[in-house]
Amino acid sequence: MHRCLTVLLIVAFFESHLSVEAVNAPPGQTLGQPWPMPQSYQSYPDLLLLNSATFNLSPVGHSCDILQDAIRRYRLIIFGPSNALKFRPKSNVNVLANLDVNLMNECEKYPSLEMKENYTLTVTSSTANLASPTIWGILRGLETFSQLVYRGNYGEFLLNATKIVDFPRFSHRGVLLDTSRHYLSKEVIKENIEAMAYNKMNVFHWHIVDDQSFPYQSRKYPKLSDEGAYNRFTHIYTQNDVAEIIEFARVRGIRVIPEYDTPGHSQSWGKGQKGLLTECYSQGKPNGNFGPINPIVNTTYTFLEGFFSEVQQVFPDKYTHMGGDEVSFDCWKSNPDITKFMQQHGFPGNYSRLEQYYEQRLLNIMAKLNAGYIIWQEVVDNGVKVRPDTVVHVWKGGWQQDIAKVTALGHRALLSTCWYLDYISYGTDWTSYYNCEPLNWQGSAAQKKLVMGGEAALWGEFVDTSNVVSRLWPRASAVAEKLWSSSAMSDATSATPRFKEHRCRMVGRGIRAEPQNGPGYCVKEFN
Ligand code: CP6
Repeated sequence: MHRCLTVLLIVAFFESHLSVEAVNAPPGQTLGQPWPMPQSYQSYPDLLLLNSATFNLSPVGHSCDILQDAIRRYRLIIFGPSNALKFRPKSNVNVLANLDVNLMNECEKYPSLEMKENYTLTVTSSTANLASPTIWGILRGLETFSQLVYRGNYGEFLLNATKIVDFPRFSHRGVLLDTSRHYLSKEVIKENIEAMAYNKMNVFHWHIVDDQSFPYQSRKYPKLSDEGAYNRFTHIYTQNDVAEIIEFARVRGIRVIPEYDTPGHSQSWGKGQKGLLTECYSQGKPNGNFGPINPIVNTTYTFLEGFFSEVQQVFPDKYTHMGGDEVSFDCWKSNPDITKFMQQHGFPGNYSRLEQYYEQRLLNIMAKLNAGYIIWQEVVDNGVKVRPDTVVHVWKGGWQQDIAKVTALGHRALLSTCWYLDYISYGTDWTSYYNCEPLNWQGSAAQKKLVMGGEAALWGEFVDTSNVVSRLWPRASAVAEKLWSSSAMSDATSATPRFKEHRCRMVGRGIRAEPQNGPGYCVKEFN
């Protein structure tokens, strides 16, 4: 990384000697520097010009629908719609005719936890080559290439000779959005997925339902959204909507992992699925309130198996997030049938054991469906024994101890604690996300290898379609660089000029990313 700083200085030194005049950038912003920082990045003073009318992204290896679509998109991202300026500088600068895109193997259809995303990108004073063994690496490399291109003072498209060898540090780099507390439009969900691609993030964790509403329209159980959505016609995701979102993410190399949080956080399920929730009692009688899912009746598990077999068919990713957080035992404690069941099963009064009974039956169903599963940390915190292949998502304070404990048990882990973006404050807060180092805790190398990555979480209590984009971006970009780049990228001050450029780049691409760094401007802003 010291290398890239020296490179910066070299570029600054040579810029004035080049045959195009120095480009005016807003103060404190880099020009044509990538975010997140590649693992190895060298930029040279040789400057190249792209002619937007003739420049080509040329497949020279394998191709497929994903690549064709990416080439179409990235032409548009780099040059904008046809009315973009195409001025040439007066002097003769080398013109780069095309980028060779060398996909070395056939495409996989869907991104997965196991996908490889490495690529190399070499731009010399006359040629440019992008190579990767996978379509996913090609997508990441096209994004990087598009970020190297910047506008000169005459509106011309410029880039520097560059050599990049790149791969992600962590394989799971996610964003959690919550569509239960407030509905999010399909369009704004896509916009966020697009912004994720600009940041090389690769998992959309869709916290699709919760206590407040059930917007997922099930094929088998349509009453869940008929009764449980805020509005059964307007505030739902139909099967077509879900498929459209998954496809939009797929061609960008982004996985969609839905979360169906149970047995708590499930009030909205009870409206359309009578008998699913536990009846709460007062003075020996049902009091009209409901608690977590009722774990003691077989109808619960019949329903869950039917429901999750649908989920497995609808969402192509192997993994589903099964929730399991914040289960209150109060209602279970009030219910005499549950008390009796616990006595009969030999664990009277032990509500963690009852939770374990539920989770084990649920995860056995998922295993039978050949699904992978992620759960929130409380399940393990409560002493619930779960299958060793369960992924545990850490979100509570004191995460260093928690993640050490979870990985010592042999579980793979995800981190969100330090990336709770629903918390807001006056001033710059991306630097605190940037300063969170996910492997900075006491544990063995084997334990650290179990950390798959993490997620920026934007819970929906105070977020809807009107503000979700600006609250998420560019703050989630800080998380993106932590999860993609080398651990040596740990200095927010030196990252700031590049962060500002990246934020302006997102604005230029139509993402309403908020100004995180105080006063300043972007070359291209919203009307
Ligand atoms: N909803 C669900 C939430 C939260 C969680 N689960 C949450 C808890 C604390 C904070 C923010 C969000 N709103 N289902 C915890 C994983 Cl500070």
